[in-house]
Amino acid sequence: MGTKLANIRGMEILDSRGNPTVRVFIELTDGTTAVASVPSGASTGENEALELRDGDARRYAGKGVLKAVANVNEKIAPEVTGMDVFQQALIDRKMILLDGTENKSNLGANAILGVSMAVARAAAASAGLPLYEYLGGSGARRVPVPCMNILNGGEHADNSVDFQEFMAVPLGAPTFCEGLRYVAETFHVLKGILKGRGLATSVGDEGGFAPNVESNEEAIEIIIQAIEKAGYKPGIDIAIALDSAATSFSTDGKSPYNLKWSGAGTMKSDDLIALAEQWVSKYPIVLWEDPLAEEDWEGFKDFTHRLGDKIEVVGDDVFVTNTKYIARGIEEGTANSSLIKLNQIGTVSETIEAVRMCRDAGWRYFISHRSGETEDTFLADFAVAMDGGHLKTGSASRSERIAKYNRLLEIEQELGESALYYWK
Ligand code: 2PG
Ligand code: MG
Repeated sequence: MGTKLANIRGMEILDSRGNPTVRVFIELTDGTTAVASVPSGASTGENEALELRDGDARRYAGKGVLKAVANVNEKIAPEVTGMDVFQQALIDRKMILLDGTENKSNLGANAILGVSMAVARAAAASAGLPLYEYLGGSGARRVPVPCMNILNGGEHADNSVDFQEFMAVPLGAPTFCEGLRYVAETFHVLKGILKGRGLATSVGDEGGFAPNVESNEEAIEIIIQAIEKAGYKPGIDIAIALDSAATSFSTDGKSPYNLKWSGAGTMKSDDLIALAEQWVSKYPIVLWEDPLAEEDWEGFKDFTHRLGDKIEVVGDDVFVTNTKYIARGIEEGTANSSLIKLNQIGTVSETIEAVRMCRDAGWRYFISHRSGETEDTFLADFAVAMDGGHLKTGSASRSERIAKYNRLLEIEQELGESALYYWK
């Protein structure tokens, strides 16, 4: 007989920026209930699946999601009710076909993903398994290295910094729990350093500090200072990862780039790559996401050619968790890793396909939150299930970020002696 979807209901809630997003409730025929909430990005890639917003200026400046909620209740629910909850891929496929567009613009990726996530969670609960084990099998026991975004810039903050994320990576810690402590302590020490220099200690969208530092390099240097002052060895205990989110300071998604700070002015791809080479030889950088913009495939390829044997080169806006673009990236040598965000593609099973494609190509994959998040901890379980070894889910502040870290602490404790933790 199997356990079937009995009731599906959507509602409009608020995300961590106070913008509307979709929450979905599901009830199964065996009485199991589950809920899931959808995140939302700011520095979005052009080819991401569409987040359906109402466009009604009288509500939330047009950002309401009542249409997406109505699509859950009136269009998706009647089609998938009665389906077997354990057939995740079939349920996802049914929604994709019902939508009928390439970028889910008909029903909205926010509507579809809400149902898809809630289905996975309901299935896990019905099977009596933790979500990470339901999605990843009994071999899912690797807890990801938390790449903690302790200094924010770009579109996530109103400061002078162009690069969006400066992450502390506790790759030398023995466990997730210890790794989290390393970087949380560094975050607190960083606050003291910024304060001492008369710089702002207010935080950006992902909970990292957003100071008006003087130059590109000052941000990195202050972080290295914080790592040392917290009692850790840069590069050994804690390394650095960056997300330039270069699309946000590019010309229409291409070269040239307009860096507003550090007096760098306009730069071509080549100049940016040369700068990156200098930084990588000088600082303990292990990962660099979106060093070039989403349309700059040539620049990306060049970057990977010159630095790909030293660091993980991650494509975010350029691949948008879509196997069509990841396949092209693998073919052309555009990067050696892909960022993985559930709402960029819009279903759990398509996200897993993107992960599989990376794995098969010998690429890494970097599981990620969005800058607009909720208290939902789906991502934590998903990262353990996908076995990618690292994730990014913001800083040591803002509860929507901490909720994921706390869930990972629980998972590590639950796994006990069988838990694994390593960088590569
Ligand atoms: C990114 C993300 C998450 P946003 O660029 O990687 O950190 O930001 O959700 O705004 O796209
Ligand atoms: Mg990014």
